[in-house]
Amino acid sequence: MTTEEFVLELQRIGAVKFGSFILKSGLESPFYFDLRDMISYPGILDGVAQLLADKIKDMKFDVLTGIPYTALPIASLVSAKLNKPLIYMRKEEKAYGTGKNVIGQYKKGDVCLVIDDLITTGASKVETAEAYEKEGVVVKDFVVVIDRSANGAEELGAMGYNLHSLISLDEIVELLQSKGLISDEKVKEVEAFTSSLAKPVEQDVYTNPLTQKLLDKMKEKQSNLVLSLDVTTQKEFFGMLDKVGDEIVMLKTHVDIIDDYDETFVPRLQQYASRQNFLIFEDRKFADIGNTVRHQFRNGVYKIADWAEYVTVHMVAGEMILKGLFEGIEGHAGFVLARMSSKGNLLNETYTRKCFEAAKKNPQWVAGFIGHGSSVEDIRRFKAKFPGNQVLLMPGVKLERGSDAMGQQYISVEDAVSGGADCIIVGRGILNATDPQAEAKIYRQRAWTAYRGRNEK
Ligand code: 5BU
Repeated sequence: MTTEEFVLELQRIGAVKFGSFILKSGLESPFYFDLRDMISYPGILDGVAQLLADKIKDMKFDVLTGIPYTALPIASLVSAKLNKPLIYMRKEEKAYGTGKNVIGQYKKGDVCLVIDDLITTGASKVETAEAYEKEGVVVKDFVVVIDRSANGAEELGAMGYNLHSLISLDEIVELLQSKGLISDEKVKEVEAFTSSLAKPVEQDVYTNPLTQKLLDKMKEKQSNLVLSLDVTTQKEFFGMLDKVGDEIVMLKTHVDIIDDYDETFVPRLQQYASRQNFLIFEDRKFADIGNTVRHQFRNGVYKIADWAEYVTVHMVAGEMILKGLFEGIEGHAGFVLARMSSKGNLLNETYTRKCFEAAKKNPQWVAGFIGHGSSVEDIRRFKAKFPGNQVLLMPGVKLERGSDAMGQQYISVEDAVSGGADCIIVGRGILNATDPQAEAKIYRQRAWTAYRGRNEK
């Protein structure tokens, strides 16, 4: 089967339709592609598998996969034709137990070629690649049957992946038009539709005032170091601030671990903050229903809202937590916990994406995200998905990569910042040093150098 014959077959079986269709996004599209039913036409399925096999036979890879469901049966035929092993990923990520996410035999470091039916934007492809990379499988190339994207190749290219396609939307339209199978008018509609999609999306210029405040303070103080002051007495707390307060842009507290907390604590903290010129971030990780977190934030012993402009927000309870926390009070914003640094944490990619969606809908209440990553590349891809101008704060950072005995995982200052962390959050790396002041200076200098280096590029 030639590519042309394949396209004509697709039209014949209704897998490629021209008309008027409402897409999931709500947009009205003049065409619609759905290759799912191809499995009911073994001749067509085999034909496309052969076309794909011809396309990829000289590429270098160890295993191949198809993204479930549509592309998996196609990939399995390609696998047989090229005698290359097939693997696939469960559609629902297993976030528990020891169950395998990837089915099939592979070795760590194997290069996997990924087949999919369509590409509209690169986003879901990148997610797939990341999921494989988490399992030790390397992804470099995607091969799709139809490229209906505006700039999918560029989008994937920017993330370090190559896109190959059997056929593009333009080629389909051209072929069907030349055969008199679609009207010239329809062709114009398709062109208008695709060029409207290709228009650069209006950049979201909104920057949360609390994000801006932090960025301004970083610039003013020439520091992107956040100290996590996890000590349990006021003496240690303020003693440490005497040593390192001048080096930091923001202080992160866990107020509920101070044994001798009393009414003198907050005024004293505020004096330090104004004298040493740092912002205050209480790392109380709110996670309850809106009504409860509202009280936890504003009432009780600590009355956090009175003195902390920034707090951490878990998105488990849904986006209304933001309303519960921040509605009706000015000058506060949250850092949404999109990824954690602890080993075995249950935040998976779907969860992270939901955090971004919630922030996109409530930009006035989200200053940034807390996140972590296994490598520079991993962090870069994570940050690329931020829905706006939010900052990335990264805990689990030390001068060198490592871990502690209770599941904390550390990456290095340079990896964190060059990957995309705007601020690093450091606790014991500084607190346990023999000379915390000298150590804080080293962290500050290394993080700030990496930050400036990144922004100059
Ligand atoms: P460390 O001493 O540098 O390991 O302290 C890290 C701090 O950051 C500590 O206060 C944690 O509560 C906090 N943290 C973290 O380590 N990892 C995370 O994913 C989140 C917060 Br969220």
